[in-house]
This record gives sequence, C-alpha cells and structure tokens, in this order.
Amino acid sequence: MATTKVDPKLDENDIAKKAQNYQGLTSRQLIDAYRIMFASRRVDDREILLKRQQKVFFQISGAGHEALGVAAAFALRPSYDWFYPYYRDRALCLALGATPYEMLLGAVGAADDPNSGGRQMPSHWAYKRLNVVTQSSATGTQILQAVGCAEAGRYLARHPQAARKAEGDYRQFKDVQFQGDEITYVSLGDGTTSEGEFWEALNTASNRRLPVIFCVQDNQYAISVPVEVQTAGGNISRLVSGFPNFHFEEIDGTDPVVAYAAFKRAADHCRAGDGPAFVHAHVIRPYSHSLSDDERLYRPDAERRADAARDPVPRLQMFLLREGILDEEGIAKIEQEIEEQVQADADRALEAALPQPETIYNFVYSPDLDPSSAAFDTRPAFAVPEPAGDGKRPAAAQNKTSPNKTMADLINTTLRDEMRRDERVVIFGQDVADASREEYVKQKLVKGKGGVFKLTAGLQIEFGSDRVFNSPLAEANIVGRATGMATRGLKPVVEIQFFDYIWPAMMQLRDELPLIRWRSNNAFSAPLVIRVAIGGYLTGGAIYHSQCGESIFTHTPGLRVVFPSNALDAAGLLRTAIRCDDPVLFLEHKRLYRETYGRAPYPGAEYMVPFGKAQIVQPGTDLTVITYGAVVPRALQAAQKLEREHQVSVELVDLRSLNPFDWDAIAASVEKTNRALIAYEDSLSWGYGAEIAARIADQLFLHLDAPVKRIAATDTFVAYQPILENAILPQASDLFRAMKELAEF
Ligand SMILES: Cc1ncc(C[n+]2csc(CCOP(=O)(O)OP(=O)(O)O)c2C)c(N)n1
Ligand SMILES: [Mg+2]
Repeated sequence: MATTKVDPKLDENDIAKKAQNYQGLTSRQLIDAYRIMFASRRVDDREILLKRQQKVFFQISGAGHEALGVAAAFALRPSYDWFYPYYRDRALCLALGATPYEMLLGAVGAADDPNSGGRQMPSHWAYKRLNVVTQSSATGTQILQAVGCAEAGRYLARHPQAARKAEGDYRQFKDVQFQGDEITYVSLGDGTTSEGEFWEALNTASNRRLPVIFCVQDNQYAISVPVEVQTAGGNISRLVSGFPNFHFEEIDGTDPVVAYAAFKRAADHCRAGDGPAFVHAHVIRPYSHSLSDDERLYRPDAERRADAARDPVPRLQMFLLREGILDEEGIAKIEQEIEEQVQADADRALEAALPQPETIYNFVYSPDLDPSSAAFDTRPAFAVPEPAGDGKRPAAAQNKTSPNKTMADLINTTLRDEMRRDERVVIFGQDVADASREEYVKQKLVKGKGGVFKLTAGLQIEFGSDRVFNSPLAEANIVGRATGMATRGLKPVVEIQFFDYIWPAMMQLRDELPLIRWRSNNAFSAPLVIRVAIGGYLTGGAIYHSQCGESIFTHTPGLRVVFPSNALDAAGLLRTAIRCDDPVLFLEHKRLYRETYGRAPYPGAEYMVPFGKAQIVQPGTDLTVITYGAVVPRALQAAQKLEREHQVSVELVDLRSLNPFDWDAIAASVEKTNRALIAYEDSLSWGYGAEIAARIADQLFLHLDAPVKRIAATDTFVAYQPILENAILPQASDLFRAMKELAEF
C-alpha cells in the first residue's frame, strides 16, 4: 500500500504521546491499518459486483477478518518471515505488500495473476517476493506444510552451507534464503480445526519447539456449521491448552490494537526460540461464506445484527475519530482515494491479458531439469569401492569389483552417498532413525534399527539426528512437513513404511505436493522423494502388507513414479530421484529387497538411471511382455520356460519408471513382435496396465496380430493364507499360460 499522509492537524508530539496508548502502534500505523482494512473490504465489494456482472467467476471475502490480518502483518516481517495464509487473509496480504490490482488480476484469472496465472480461484494467495506460499482450497493442508517450512528455516540456520548453490541437480534452480530468527505464520478457520492435520501440526510444532504462529480465525461458522458442532465445548483454546511450549492468546480479532499486541507477544515467544504460539481470534463473517452461500438460510437476523455491531472497519473508523487521530474529513479523503484506486485497478484488471490455452502443460513438471535427459544417464563404475558406514570412509580403493549387493544394500548405500554429497538431504519417517534416544547408540548399548526393513540403517549414526530422525506415526505429518521443507529448498527423502498405510497422506499427495509448482505458475516448487515399501508375494503379508496401487499416483499429474525391479536400477533411479527437480514417489518392492534375483555390485556414487527409459530384460521376436517390479523375475522365468519348451521368443520390457514411461520402447517392441501382454501385480481392473493396453490399441492397432492382453491380480485384496495369496497374485505359471495363449492366437 502507498504510505499514508497523516492528518495535518496532528503534530508529531500528539502522535508520539498517543503511541503508548495503542500497544506500541503509532497513530500513523493506525491510519495505515484503516487504509488497508478499508481497501480490503472495497476489493471484496468490487469483486462481488464483478461476479454479479459475470466478469469474474468466484468470490470469497475476507470481510470481518481485516483487523486481525493487518495486526499480524504489522507484528511480523514481510519477505523475512514466512506466510501460509488462507482465503480470508486478504488484509494480511495487502498489509504485507500485495496490491489490490494483483488481487483483481486473480479474480479475472489473468495471465499475470501472481497467485497462479489464472489457475486457482481468487483469494488463494501466493506472493513469492513476500514469502507468501501457494495454498490450495483444501482446508487445513497448509498447516503441516507451515511446520515443515519452520523446520527448514531452523535446519538451514544450523547448516548454513547447505544453502549453497550447486550445479547439475535441483539445487541449481532453487534459491534458498533463511533468517536465524524467522517465524512461520499459518492461519485457518474455526471449522478447519476439526481436520486431523491441524492436530498433527500442533503436536509436532509443540514437540520440536518450532517458531510457528497458528492463527485460528474463529468466525463461529464453517459455511453453515456452527462452532459447537466442530469443537467439543465450543472453544478451541480450551482444547489446545495442554500442548507444551506454546504461547497462547485468545483475543477479540476485530480490534487491531488488541490483535497487534497479541501477535507481538506471540512473535517474541517464537523469535526467542521458546516454541510456537497460538492466537485464537474471535472475528465476524458479515458476508455469507462465499457468493455461493446465503447465510440467511441458517443465521437469524438478530445474530447477524449482533455480528455487524462488531464490524472491524466501522469500529476502527470510530476509534480514529474518538481518539482524534483523524477527523471526518480525513476519513472521507482516505476512503475516496481508495474507492478511486480500486475502481481504476478493476478496470485495468479487466483489460489484462488472459492466459493462453497452449500454456496449460507449463510447469506440471520442472521446466529446468528433465530427469529423462542424458544428464541422468551414466554408466556404472563397478570398480569404485563402496562407502563404509558408521562415518568411516572406505578403505583404499581396491581395483576390483565389489561383491554382489541386494537392492536393500544399494538403496542404503545410495542414500549414504547422496547425504554426503548434498547437505540439503534429510531423512525422516517412522522407525528410520537408528535410535531416537541417541545416547543408547552413543554409549554402544544398542546397535540401532534404521527402518523396519533396515534400509536407512547407520544413517543417523553417520549424519546425526538433525538429518535422520523419526516422525510421529502419522503419514500426513510426514508428507506435509516434507512438502514445506522442500518448498524452502531442502531435499527430504522420506519413508512411508508400507504402501498400505500411505492413505492418511493422500490429501497431501493428491491435492498438494504434485500441485505446488503448477498451481503457483512456477513461483514455488517442492521437489522431494517419498520412498514407499510396496507389494506382496510375501507369504503371509495379507491385506495390509501386500498392496500395490501405483496407478492411483500415476493418475496424478505432477508426481514422478518409479518402480525398480533390481538392485542396480534401484540405485540408479534413486540417485536420479534425489537429484531431480520434481517430487518423486519411489516404490520399493519388499519382496525384491533381499532377493537373489537382480543383485549387483556397487555401481559408484555417480550412477544414475534416467526416468522414462525401459530396460529390455531379454530381446525376443514373437511377443512383447511389458511389466515392472516383482513381476519382472516371474515373467522372465515364464519366458525362459516358453522358449525352452515351445521355442517362443519373448521380448521382456521392464518399464522401471511408470511416470514418465517409455512409450518409444513399447512401440518399437510391439511393432516388431505384433503381440503385447501387459503384466502387473496390482488388481486387474483400472490398473496401470489398462492405460498401456489402451494406448497400444489406439496407436499401434495396425501392427497388432492379436488382441492386447493383460495379466494381473484378481480384483480382490491379497489374502493371508498362502493358498489364497498364490491364487490372487499373478504367478509365473499364470504368466506362462497367458504368454503361450497369446503366441498361439
Ligand atoms: C478438506 C475440505 N473439506 C471441505 C471443503 C469445503 N469448504 C470450504 S471452506 C469450508 C468451511 C471452512 O470453515 P472455517 O474453517 O471455519 O473457515 P471460514 O470459511 O469460516 O473462515 C468448507 C467446508 C474444503 N475446501 N476442504
Ligand atoms: Mg469459520
């Protein structure tokens, strides 16, 4: 906002005298507050008008919340602290430095809308220059990300050299900045406190004493649902009061002076490193929830009138008059200036260039670093000695190949290599640390765990508890925090212990992580790696330790999905995943972790496999089998038997990565063999193979001598008793039969 001219009738002495009375806010700041609050309300009103004229397409207002937003912005530092606001924070954003024009660009969905370039609804704030991070419409998803953002700030303060730029990987494109005493602000409505992620966030912020200000803007309603339905006893402050390390405030959020004082105290607590703060502010919602809602359907007139009497905009106006800070003329002058400005801004925004349809694919993935490019295609260096664990460097280079290693070994070694190479890499998840009570390991009382499958064994011991640590048992907590950290430039490589338990993180995985870049029009990004133990064939794994379901994630634009079938590919793909500039879901088949099939020597610390490049496991001429993961060794066994017994030559294609996938390899093979079978471990219907089969039918129809076939699990979950498990999951014998039938068609 433009700076304010203080009423000439006031001399500086008066202003200074009065400053004390306003909790440290000067008269000048109070006038500024009024300007911003009035502008905020006027932008809402203007958008409402434009919506009625069908010139904009959605409106949600910040009305009634203005005093709180201005107070928070005045107590905090724009472009220094970090902000995860929600849609009612228009006044906060204006007070931080966003302009009405920028907001109106968002309303019309203009190409230059700084929030999203016309991709998001208005009031979904993102201002990179102000450290206002892109947010979604999903209520509450911002809260865990804010916690991760605060953790990143603290990590970078302790590891400042991690912020250094480096060439050749994601760091080249990620500027990192941090302040030692920065604060992360996150806000939400009263209804949103019912989301589980809210509680997960408070828990972690409390436990780790993070400098986060949680601001609950309690307007008593979540659309039509009143607060007593959301919150046991009707008051969120009472429920959260037991969290340790917090500073708590419960305030009248329609009073900017009261709110400013509360945010100041909250900020002092956070900047001192004492822990998080919780500001519970009672505000009003004088307009309905949004323009799609009519609150008269569920709020009686008397209640609405009582609310209106507390409206922060007229209230501050009265206050300024009463205190003699401005007279009527001064108020009128400010209001007229703003009216004219907003009108002019709206006219200009309506003329602004609109986004072009051909831009829709921009920023689904990084425009800077292509993980399927030649830069990620390196040769293994088998003669390089393997790095020793426990902090020890390898012995002198031996000039011979190291012995064969399992997939589990090489994943562990790759993590170790990359942590040595890049201090931004942090690892967390359930049980991934050697021991959270690190003194047990230091005193050599215990050896340490390092993952239920021991994939992260020894990493905490070598790199310390700052870089490798356990999370609470909460999957959204893992992915949400990691997303916040990655937004700030760290490279979290987190673990989901079993694919079967990835679902609590689904909101973060579907609506947040893959969308950070696209929805912010490339203003923000969150490249990170989520390692997930997946799959069955375990003999007793049963329903909840055997699931696949990769197609749910390949159906989510913005997320890379890889699924190696052997140790060497796992090492190469994991290194690519870590150096990549996109979020990657790295699926590790549990049955393959220690299998004899596909072991390999250590390939060196620079070995990478590009995404989207299939491996021809064996060449053939009669039919093509397209598969990945644990079906690869089973298909190989079946193909070898078919060759032996029936002289059928099978070309076996291991996709290795599922998004992107190697269409060229599939097409080249099917054009040669004219027959295609897609084999996968997940249940048959709507699975990953369905898409591949459809594409082959669509694009290679003229090359086909037989129908495109699929073989997969039954459309059930995986049962415990091995007789049932064998019947459910595709076996080598099933693959053999399907290949034979296809060859004979
Ligand atoms: C996860 C999720 N569920 C439902 C919705 C639909 N929705 C949008 S806003 C809202 C009410 C939010 O109420 P509250 O948190 O009190 O914020 P307020 O709008 O009152 O400021 C609902 C249910 C949503 N956006 N996200
Ligand atoms: Mg509410």
